[in-house]
Amino acid sequence: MSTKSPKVISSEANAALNGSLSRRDVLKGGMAAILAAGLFPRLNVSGKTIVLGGDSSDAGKLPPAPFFMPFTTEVPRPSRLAPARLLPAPGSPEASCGSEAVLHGIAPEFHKTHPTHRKDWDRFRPAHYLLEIQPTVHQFIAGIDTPCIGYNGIVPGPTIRAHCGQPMVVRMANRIDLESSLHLHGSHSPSHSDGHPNFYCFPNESRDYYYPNALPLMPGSTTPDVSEAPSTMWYHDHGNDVTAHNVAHGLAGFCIFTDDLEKGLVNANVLPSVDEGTAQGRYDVPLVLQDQAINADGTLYWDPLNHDGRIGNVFCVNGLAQPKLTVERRRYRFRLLNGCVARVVHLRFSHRVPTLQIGNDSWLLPQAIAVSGVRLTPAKRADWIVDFSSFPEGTEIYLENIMEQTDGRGPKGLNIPARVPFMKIVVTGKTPQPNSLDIKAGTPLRPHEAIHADEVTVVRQFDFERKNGAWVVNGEFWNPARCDADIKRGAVEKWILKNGSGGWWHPIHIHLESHQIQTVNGAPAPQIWAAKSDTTELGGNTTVEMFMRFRTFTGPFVFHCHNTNHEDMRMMKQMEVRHHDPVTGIEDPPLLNGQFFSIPPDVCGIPQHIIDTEAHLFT
Ligand SMILES: [Cu+2]
Repeated sequence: MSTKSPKVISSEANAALNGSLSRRDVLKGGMAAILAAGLFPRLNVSGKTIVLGGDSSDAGKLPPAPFFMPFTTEVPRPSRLAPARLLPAPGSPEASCGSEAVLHGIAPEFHKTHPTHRKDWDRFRPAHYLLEIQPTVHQFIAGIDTPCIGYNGIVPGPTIRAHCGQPMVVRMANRIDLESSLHLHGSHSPSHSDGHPNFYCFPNESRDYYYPNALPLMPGSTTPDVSEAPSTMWYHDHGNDVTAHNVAHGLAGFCIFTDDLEKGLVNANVLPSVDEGTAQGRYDVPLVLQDQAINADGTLYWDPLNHDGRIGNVFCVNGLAQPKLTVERRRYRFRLLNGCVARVVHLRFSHRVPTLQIGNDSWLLPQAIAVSGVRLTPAKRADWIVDFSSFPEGTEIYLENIMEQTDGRGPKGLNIPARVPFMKIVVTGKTPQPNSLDIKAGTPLRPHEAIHADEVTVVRQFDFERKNGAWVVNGEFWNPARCDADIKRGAVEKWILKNGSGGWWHPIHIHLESHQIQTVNGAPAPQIWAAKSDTTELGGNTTVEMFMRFRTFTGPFVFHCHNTNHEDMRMMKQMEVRHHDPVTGIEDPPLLNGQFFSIPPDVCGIPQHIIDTEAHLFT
């Protein structure tokens, strides 16, 4: 939204909340906001994508958004990805490295013929899924076609649902003209299936991603660390240089896991059913929030020379512009995901809706925490339990963003009068159900296995800065041939992330492992961040210290800014986790030699020495 647009809606929305406006007026207010967003200078439209010069932000350059009536259409629920019969079968000779059908097969180190993993493949039949990247047409605004890219032609992509410990193979078939790489954000996955940006899947190629979905083991033990079991993940494109474009054009979807601990919470009625196939499952609502930039003709606005961060002019939830959600007078689970390219949001309700935060990023918190709102940078998630039981039938509540941001630099700060609703919630039902879930602040959820300071053996610092109009870490641009952190598997490290570049914000996502935030600018981490995170908010002039334990997998993994325009303009680094035998001193040889990325794109996997107790992923 422009700086002009929110003020239009704010006065009317304020009046509406004070009861002085009719329902019709509120609708008009929503329209006014959208119309105001269209006050940006008009641009010539050519083809599906508008190409603009310049290096500044999109604010002031965005074209007018199409007219639409907000809050009229029920928020869609992304469909569940159904298992697929994959031919040729994953792991078969016809679907092996270099084959025509599946150029990149299952990585050799996880192949069913590998002696270490034969037992795992015999014991479990991996679930098979197909994600085909297709050009498609999506309607963010009802009645207006927008050319997009979709996994299986769907925007946002279909939701993957799985149980921890059940391995799966996702075959990605690339049917667009850009390379792609599939990243399961927040997962503990092998390097070959982690969506490394240089593990390409080129146009008209396919790749099999094998996900063991196994938990790391407790230190010095063969017991799985259930504190690492994820709940709310998302998958999205991670192609080198093209991530922002591909994700903004539709390549993202939820991946929701559950495990025995979480099912126990459901059985105890602490959480609603996570199974969307049941009547109770409708009380668990995944919501991806995105600001799309939509031209008047319905095409997406995209400026490939915007390195600052694309800001949109239409607020969408689950791929629909400002929808409504009809709720019963009871408690719900809202899984909120900031899927924006560059916009930082601060979410709250227009009314005092009792809210508990139960999860941060992929993981449930140790205990429920009462909150009045949450700030989410791109890629961050907040898992909430929200209670509508006390609101009379017909109450209209807005889930609104009160953070002002007009360019990719970062948010300007809270601006309540300039708030913009993502979604309207309409309460229905005569009878309240105040005890629909047995949860309150302090209710135990997922215990956190803390990492302690005396376990740390290595300390690293990474400085995130602006350079020559692009983005560097420790003064260097992204180089896929260079190892920036040589890490011993099993080690505990302390990382210091420092952002000294004025007002620029950088949400930093670290692959492979959760991180435990220790301090933010020297102060103890806020309670909602004190357990596990996969993305850390690194605001302007901010320093964050964190602990990480590197387990299970070896190979190259990346960490980067998740303002995806910054990421594509080189704000990314690479660690290589290597096995190290503490008795013999023998180490895996390094794969990244600094001269050439030693894994050419047509190689399926990464040579690994899987020789310790983590050899068998499933125990
Ligand atoms: Cu950044």
